[in-house]
Amino acid sequence: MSTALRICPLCEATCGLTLTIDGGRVTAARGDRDDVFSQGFICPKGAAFPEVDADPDRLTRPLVRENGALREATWDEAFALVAARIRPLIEQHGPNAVGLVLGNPNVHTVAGALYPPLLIGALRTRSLFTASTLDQMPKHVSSGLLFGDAFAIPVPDLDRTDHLLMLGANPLDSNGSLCTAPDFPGRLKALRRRGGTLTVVDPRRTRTARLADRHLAPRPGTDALLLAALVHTLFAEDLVRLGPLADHVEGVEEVRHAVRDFSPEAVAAACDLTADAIRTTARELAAAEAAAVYGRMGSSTVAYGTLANWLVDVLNVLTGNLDRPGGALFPLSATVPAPRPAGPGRGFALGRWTSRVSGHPEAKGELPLAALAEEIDTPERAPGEGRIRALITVAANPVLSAPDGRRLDAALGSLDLMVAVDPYLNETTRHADVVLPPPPPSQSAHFDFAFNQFAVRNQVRYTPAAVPLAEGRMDECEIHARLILAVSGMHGAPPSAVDDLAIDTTLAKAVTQEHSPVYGQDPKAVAARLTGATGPERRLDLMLRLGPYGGSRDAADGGSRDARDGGSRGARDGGSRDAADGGGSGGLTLDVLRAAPHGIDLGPLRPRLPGPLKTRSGRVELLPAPIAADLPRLRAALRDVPEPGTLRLVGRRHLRSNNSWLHNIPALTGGSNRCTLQVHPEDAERLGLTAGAPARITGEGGELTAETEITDTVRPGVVSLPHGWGHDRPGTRTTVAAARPGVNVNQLLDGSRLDPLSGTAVLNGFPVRVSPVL
Ligand SMILES: Nc1nc2c(c(=O)[nH]1)N[C@H]1C(S)=C(S)[C@@H](COP(=O)(O)OP(=O)(O)OC[C@H]3O[C@@H](n4cnc5c(=O)[nH]c(N)nc54)[C@H](O)[C@@H]3O)O[C@H]1N2
Ligand SMILES: Nc1nc2c(c(=O)[nH]1)N[C@H]1C(S)=C(S)[C@@H](COP(=O)(O)OP(=O)(O)OC[C@H]3O[C@@H](n4cnc5c(=O)[nH]c(N)nc54)[C@H](O)[C@@H]3O)O[C@H]1N2
Ligand code: SF4
Ligand SMILES: [Mo]
Repeated sequence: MSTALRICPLCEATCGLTLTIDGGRVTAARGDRDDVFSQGFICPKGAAFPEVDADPDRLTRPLVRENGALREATWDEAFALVAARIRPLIEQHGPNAVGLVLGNPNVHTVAGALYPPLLIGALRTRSLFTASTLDQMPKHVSSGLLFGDAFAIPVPDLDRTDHLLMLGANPLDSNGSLCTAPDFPGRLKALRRRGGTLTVVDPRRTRTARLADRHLAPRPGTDALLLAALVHTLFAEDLVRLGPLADHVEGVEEVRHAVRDFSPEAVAAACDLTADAIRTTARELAAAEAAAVYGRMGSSTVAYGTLANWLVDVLNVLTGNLDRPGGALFPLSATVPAPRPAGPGRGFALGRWTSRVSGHPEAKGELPLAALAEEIDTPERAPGEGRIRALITVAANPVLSAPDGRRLDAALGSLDLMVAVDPYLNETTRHADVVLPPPPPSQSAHFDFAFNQFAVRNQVRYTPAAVPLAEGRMDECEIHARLILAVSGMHGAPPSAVDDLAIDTTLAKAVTQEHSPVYGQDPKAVAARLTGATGPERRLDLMLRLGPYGGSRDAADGGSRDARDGGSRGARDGGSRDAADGGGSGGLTLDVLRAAPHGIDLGPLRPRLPGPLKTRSGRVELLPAPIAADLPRLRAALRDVPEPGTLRLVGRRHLRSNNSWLHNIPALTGGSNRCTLQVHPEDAERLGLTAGAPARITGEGGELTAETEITDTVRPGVVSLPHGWGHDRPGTRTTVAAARPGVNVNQLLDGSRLDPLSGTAVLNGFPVRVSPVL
């Protein structure tokens, strides 16, 4: 028996786990007490790591379709088939005829971080869809517009704030999102213990709301109105205090003007909140020593999602809390390129192209996932128009996670070719012609390329594979590399060629950039210094070396202020002696990191402005033109007071779930983790619904039947049904999930409700009708 460390891939909290390994299998998981970030925290999902890892329904071999049925195949056969079938399609119909769908677990794997950009480059397709347009795209767009960088996302400084105003997030069940914080619940409790206050805005009285000092339960979909009224109040009561931010912000007076119609009285009816409660919230926010406003899913996947996300940061700016300790700060991850010197940038463009069928504008290079089905099933009006004929899905289950799964299900069945990189045969992958299954997580190395960018503390951790790759398995990085070769017409070339090319391309650019730690060096010599046993390890090493903590002390000093302030100091006295000792010159490398198996703490978040700004003005552009152009829509929403009896549906997450793919783990199912329709007692009575009896739910995209659960944790006028259920389609291999399938909430949607600026589906606050099944 032995132990091994493994960062948990099951949510954004990224807790360090200590796994017990017995006979090559993981038999137990506990929190790693020495982890520099999570310090021993674990939740029920992390504790179920052994079961998740050893699920007998995981695919062990590639599958290929032959005469209509899937059969096991060798890796060579599988990739040869991809290569043979995809190249002619691209040649005949153009690159946009191949669609790519990237699902959520891509942000939880090394492969998902390192290879999809190369795959997109190899395919040269604009038919790119990701889970972001079911999730946080409004935040990317608002950050892109405000700060010039879609990834410049301020994170609430949970451990130092005095006041947290949190909208549409339930971290006691989700463990947090776009705010990576192991033990989020403990950090919220600590906030209250040190005398701080927590205000939660959520139409449900969630476990998080129960912890709060104040809970506002507005009508779903009205956060942007509420936030606009908070901004209005700051101006009306002369509470705007930019402090040192004033030097970096333009457009404050324009915002004052833009929100003039959104007084607390004006929004009260639509939000169903009192004007008093709104004013008090604004005053408390302004009065706090240091405060942060933070919004997530419930204020993002709504009709005014981008406006709400924009207003969140407008509030952070106007109260002087952006970029200050205890407020909302920009993390500095170890694998982002060392920051360039501050100054005007290229800005952020939206709508550089539009989708074929409905003309949806791209955002961050992506088209709305809600529009995938129509991009497949709508005939071309002219040859070569780019109807999607082949689809690659990587870690995605859009048949359940996106609107109108029935239409998408049928569309997937009509494709000329579908390839899935996925461990399960589920509602989506059952349509694939080739399934390429990655190994279970214990057999993969882990590094959080994505979540370190949103972490409440700068830190860096790496866990190599906990157990060796089993016979017949292929590392997911190699699967991606071979897939890239297959679609590029280079099937058969060694997968290391993909990593080498990535390294060469990155270095060729970096050596020409004055702020890079390798400026002026010979790229070949730098490449020769890289360590790492595999291609992805070498790439990680390169990213660390090119990152803000990678340069020697001298190099960092010669670069931007950011690198000096947030960078070398972090690696130098950021808590771990290993970093300073092992690094020679003090720079962070893979060797330095591997010498610190529990991670390296790089210190609390630090003010970084104007460093992160890449707007054309080089300042925070507080009222960007696309936002201003969307405000009339919000003004119209002031009059949007629904008829009595109208119901709106919101989602919910359960601590022991994860979107659509953990319903197959017995240890995580059952109990309260069920697909029930939550209804307020007043609504249940009015509608004649009985607890435990089936209710019929009708939406624009279809009708479902779910068991009624009567609870006053939802406000009147709101019903709640969780997502990720509906495991009753034939041809899947998730036996546990199929036994208690639940229903797919997204079938209530027809895919037409989107936040227009971001293309994000409205998954919360859409209208439904509910009646008893008689
Ligand atoms: N109504 C409603 N719908 C929602 C939401 C909601 O709140 N309400 N939430 C939305 C959000 S936030 C998200 S992020 C999306 C998620 O949407 P998706 O990403 O489409 O869905 P998941 O259920 O996360 O699917 C993950 C897929 O990845 C596979 N997988 C698991 N581990 C690995 C791995 O290591 N490698 C690979 N290659 N594959 C793996 C699983 O088998 C599964 O097929 O759903 C969205 N849909
Ligand atoms: N246990 C568990 N953890 C998860 C996941 C999971 O499925 N299960 N999924 C992961 C993923 S992919 C993500 S993106 C994160 C999401 O994590 P969070 O952002 O915390 O999202 P949710 O838990 O969906 O909470 C959203 C809340 O918004 C509320 N809400 C709905 N409509 C509105 C509205 O109009 N206004 C306001 N203010 N609130 C509203 C809902 O009632 C709900 O409580 O969780 C991650 N962690
Ligand atoms: S909180 Fe998230 S990262 Fe931590 S153990 Fe639970 S699922 Fe894993
Ligand atoms: Mo998500």
